[in-house]
Amino acid sequence: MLRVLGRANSINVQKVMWCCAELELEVERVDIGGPFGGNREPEYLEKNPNGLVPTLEDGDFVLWESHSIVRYLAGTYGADPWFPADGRRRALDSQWMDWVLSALHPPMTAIYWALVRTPPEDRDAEALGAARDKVAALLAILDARLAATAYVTGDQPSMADIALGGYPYRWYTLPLERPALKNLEAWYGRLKERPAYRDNVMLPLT
Ligand SMILES: N[C@@H](CCC(=O)N[C@@H](CS)C(=O)NCC(=O)O)C(=O)O
Repeated sequence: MLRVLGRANSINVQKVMWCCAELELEVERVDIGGPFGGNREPEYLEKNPNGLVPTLEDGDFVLWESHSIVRYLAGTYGADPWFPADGRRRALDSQWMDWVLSALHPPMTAIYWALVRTPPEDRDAEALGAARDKVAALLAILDARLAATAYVTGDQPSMADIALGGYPYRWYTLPLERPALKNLEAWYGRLKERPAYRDNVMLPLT
């Protein structure tokens, strides 16, 4: 059976758990990181020297980096279109997955920390505003892409949607001023119809 090491409220753990649910894989999740600790213990660092979550165990195979794990699960246990058979669509999936890590995740995390984990009196309003503007500009890029297809790279969901889908939940749930992005909102609406998304991603923001 697969084991995912990492707390359920981590967006990166959620990607992996949502992927397992969509692929109907049997998986055990272990609370590690955040208030649960354990991620700086030698036993954990041997598996994931970054001391971060998630880490996947598939028998004696160990893998970290959430998007690598999603690619591995979709490629090993999934079928087209979760792991697109077409090489070009698969490359586009990879492009958007990399874009999340390099562009979208850092300012979204800054917003999350400011609004969820920082008391109001300690918030840096200027930094929060800058991160909000950055995320709005990035989501406009995604919105333009979603004008062409129902999901990120096609008309059926794929691994790119799994890497990206947790961000609109945070964007539309946190108290923020948001520009209207109708394709993004429609896509988020489609994700919310998926039980695997609701069960693994739409969790309390803590
Ligand atoms: N790029 C890594 C980032 C992993 C990461 O930053 N994980 C955070 C949670 S989202 C973490 O482990 N924080 C420390 C903790 O939970 O104690 C991935 O996608 O897996």
